[in-house]
Amino acid sequence: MDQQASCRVCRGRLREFLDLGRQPLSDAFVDPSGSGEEFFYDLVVAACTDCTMVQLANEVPRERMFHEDYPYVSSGSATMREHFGRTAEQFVQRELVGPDPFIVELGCNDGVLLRHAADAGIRHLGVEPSRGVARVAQASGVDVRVDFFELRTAQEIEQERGKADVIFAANTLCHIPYIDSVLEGVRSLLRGGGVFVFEDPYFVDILEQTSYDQIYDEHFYFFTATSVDNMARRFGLALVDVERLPVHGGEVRYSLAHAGTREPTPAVAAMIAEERGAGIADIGRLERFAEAVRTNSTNLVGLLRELDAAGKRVLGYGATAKSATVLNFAGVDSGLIEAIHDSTPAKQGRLTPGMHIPVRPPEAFPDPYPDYAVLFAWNHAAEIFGKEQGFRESGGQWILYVPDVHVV
Ligand code: DWN
Ligand code: SAH
Ligand code: ZN
Repeated sequence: MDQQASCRVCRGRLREFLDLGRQPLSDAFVDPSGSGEEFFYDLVVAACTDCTMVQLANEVPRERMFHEDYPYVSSGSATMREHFGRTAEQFVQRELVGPDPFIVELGCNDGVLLRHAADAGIRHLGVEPSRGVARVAQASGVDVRVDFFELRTAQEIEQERGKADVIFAANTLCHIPYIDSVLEGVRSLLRGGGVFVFEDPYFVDILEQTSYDQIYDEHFYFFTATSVDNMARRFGLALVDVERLPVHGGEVRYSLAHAGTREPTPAVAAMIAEERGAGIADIGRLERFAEAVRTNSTNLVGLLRELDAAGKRVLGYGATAKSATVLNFAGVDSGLIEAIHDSTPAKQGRLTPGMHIPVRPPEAFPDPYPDYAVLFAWNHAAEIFGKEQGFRESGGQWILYVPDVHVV
């Protein structure tokens, strides 16, 4: 674990504003029969006083997080399958229109987006270091390089296949501390006139909804239009468009191009102005957020203890990476939440990182239904409420903690 002395983007001064304590790796589900030692790190969030970039104060080595057994599969949600299907279609219609176009995706995971390019016969390459999910993509016909994207990778791809018309990254750029190397690689690999599009959780949404569960080892950066605009300029790129997305609890899709090649849309300046109003660089606002996080955590554990004292049965739903922060910060273990139900095969039969709550398949959720269920996959609420109508019909109630702890 490396502690950052200064901003990872501009070397400016970092101001820490939230300490979420000692945390395990959010996607390291524990084998109950194994004796493997868990890895812990200090989860502390800081903002750069120069370029405003919000980032973690400590960096976890990338091989500890992204490897053969990385359990998250992007195609596990119908909402996300549809989202990436639409995204692929937009690229085909608007950007991949020249002769023999080429799209590169960073963090293609199981191929949820690139399989559409493969099906349409479009030249593509996924760069994905987690071999298990990469194999799933390859099995569906997607061309994947099992590797970390950085300057070296970008140069090799360019030599082997030429420049890209579109470079895309969903929920991946914010995972990469060595973002300077990535942006240098992008600038070199991207064709003049091409576009680099990435989408990640929006820091303003995190502030305004107190969705502090977005903060964990894999999420190193928390972007805003302001910080991305500053960052792009340092690498000869420009922020030319922004679009808010409803997925994953509130994201922004940023479009970058070589400086001077595309006219920025009015949405860029509008979002930067709005962010000033939201106080993204105001230490008072950041400290109020930190206070709201502590209150949220205290309220959740308070409610769970009350239910426990009243003899109620409580389960969890969605063994998300996000839930690791909430459970470990509040100290919620299997005494308060008996099990968490999740559809991901690689998580089932294992224990959640740090707090060791058993993960069970959704089929076991009604067996019998609990009195309460904490929805850790709150970003997939519509999809999960749709599937689990029987729980409400049985008299069960959902507990949510975004934007505050409440029962529905
Ligand atoms: O950024 C990241 C995002 C894209 O995915 C990664 N760092 C890790 C991961 O984060 P997460 O685990 O918080 O993502 P989700 O998409 O909120 O995870 C949902 C979880 O809930 C998955 O484990 C699957 C599960 N699930 C379920 O059991 N039934 C999901 C749905 C939609 C369902 O119906
Ligand atoms: N794009 C998918 C997956 C997001 S999970 C989605 O939106 O659902 C983050 C992914 O980034 C993981 O699959 C992880 O293996 C990958 N990743 C991490 N570091 C990377 C890097 N340097 N280059 C490419 N992919 C990376
Ligand atoms: Zn900075």
